[in-house]
Amino acid sequence: MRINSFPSLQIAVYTRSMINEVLLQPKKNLTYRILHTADWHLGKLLGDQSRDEEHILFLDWLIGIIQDHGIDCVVIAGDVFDTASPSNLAQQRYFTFVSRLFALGTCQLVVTGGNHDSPAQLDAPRNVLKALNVHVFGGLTDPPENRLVVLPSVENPRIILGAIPFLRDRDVRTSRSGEQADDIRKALVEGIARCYRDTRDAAGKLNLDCPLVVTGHLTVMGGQACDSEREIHIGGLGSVGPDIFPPECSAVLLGHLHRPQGWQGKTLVRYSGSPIPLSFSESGDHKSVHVLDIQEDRVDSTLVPIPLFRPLVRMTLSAGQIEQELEDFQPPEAPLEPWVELTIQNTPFREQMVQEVQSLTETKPYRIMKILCHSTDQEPRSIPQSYPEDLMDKPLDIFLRVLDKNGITHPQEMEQLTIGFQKVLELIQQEGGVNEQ
Ligand SMILES: [Mn+2]
Repeated sequence: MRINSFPSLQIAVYTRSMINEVLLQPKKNLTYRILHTADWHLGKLLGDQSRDEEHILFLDWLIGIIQDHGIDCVVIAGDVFDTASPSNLAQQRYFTFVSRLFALGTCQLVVTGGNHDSPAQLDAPRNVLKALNVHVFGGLTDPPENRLVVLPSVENPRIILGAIPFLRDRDVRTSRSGEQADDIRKALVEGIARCYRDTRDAAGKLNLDCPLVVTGHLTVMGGQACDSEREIHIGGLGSVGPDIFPPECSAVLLGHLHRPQGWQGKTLVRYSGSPIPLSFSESGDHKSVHVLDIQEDRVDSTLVPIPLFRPLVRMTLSAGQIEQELEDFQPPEAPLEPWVELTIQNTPFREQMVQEVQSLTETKPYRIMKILCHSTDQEPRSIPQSYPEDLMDKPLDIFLRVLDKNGITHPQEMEQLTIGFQKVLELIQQEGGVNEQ
C-alpha cells in the first residue's frame, strides 16, 4: 500500500484586483485538478431578502471556471442548502448546476452534507445522481470503504476521495447520562479522529498508488469564525486541531467556516469559505474557490477569487453627518445593488429613524438594510426593517440571553443548561424540524 502525501505545497493567494484575470496555471499533463467549494447555503436570506440573484451569478461564474480551467472534479464540502428542508427554488438551483456540469461531460462532482443540510434530503436523489457521475454523501456512510470514491474511475485511479460529511454527535459517540462537558469533548474529538483513521485504513486496503484527499465539515481550532456559522457541536465541544487528520492524507477539504483559511503542514488543511458573504460580518472577506493541482509528487493549491456580485457594506456615521455622508456615499461597483448596514454613533434610538434614512436614500444606488444606534447612555440598539438578520441562525444566543434574564450566571450551571439545550436543538435540526427563514 502507498498513499502519497506531499510535503511541497504552494499556496498562492490572489487579491481582489486580480479578479477576472486568468489565475490558474495551464493544466499540465497528468495533473488531476479538483475545485473545492463549500457553504453555498442555497435558499439563504439576509433579513427577509433573498440571496438567489447572487447564487445565480456565482453558479454561472463557477461553470465558466470549470470549463475554462479543465477542472476534473468539483467537491462541495457541506452546507449546499441553508436549511434541512430547502425551498423548491433552492433545489432547482442545485439540480440545474448538476445538470450543467453533466452537460460539460468532463467534470465529476462529489457532494458531502454539512450541519445545515439534512442527510436524508441530500441523499434522496443519490442513486439517480450516481448515474450522472455525481457522488452524494449526505450523512456518514459505514463501513468506511463505502466513503471512498476512486476518481476518475476504478479503472483509471488518480485520486482516492474519502467523503466525510458533517459528523453528528451520534455518528461519533454514544451519550451517557450525567456526562460532564469534558467527557463529551474528549469523546467527540476521539470519535472524529477515529472516523478519519478508519477512512485512511480503508483507503490503504484498496492498494492503489494514488493520493488520498478527504473532506470534512467541522470546526478546526484557531480558525476565524463569522456571525453566519451556526455552532455545530454542543457548546463548540467538537472542535479539533489541524493535527487530527492522518498524515497520509494529502489534503483535507473543509466546509463550515465561511472565511477562506488554511493550515499548511505535511497535510494541506483548508476551508474554501462560502462563495458569497452570508452576513455583514463577512463584508470585508475576499471570497474564493480553492483549486488543487495534484501531480505525482506534489499538490499545488490556488485560491481563485470570486467576483463580488453584491457588496455588503458596513457604514458607521455620527448623528450630525448622516445626511451629507449618505448623499456623498459612492458604493462599490458591482452587478447587484449594494446592501448597507448603517451604524449611527452618539445618538439615541428613535423609531422614526427607519423612515428618515429611507427617505434620504430612496433614489440612491444602494439600499440600507439595517440600522444600528449607539449612544453613551444606551446599549447598542438595532432597528430592523423587518426582523433581525439571521435570528434563527442564533438560537444559542437567544438561549443565553434568556439565561441572563433569569439571573443564571454561574458558569457550571450555564454550561449544563446549554448542553441540554443544544442536544434538543440538534435533535430538532436533524429531523428537519427547524426551518429557519
Ligand atoms: Mn455553513
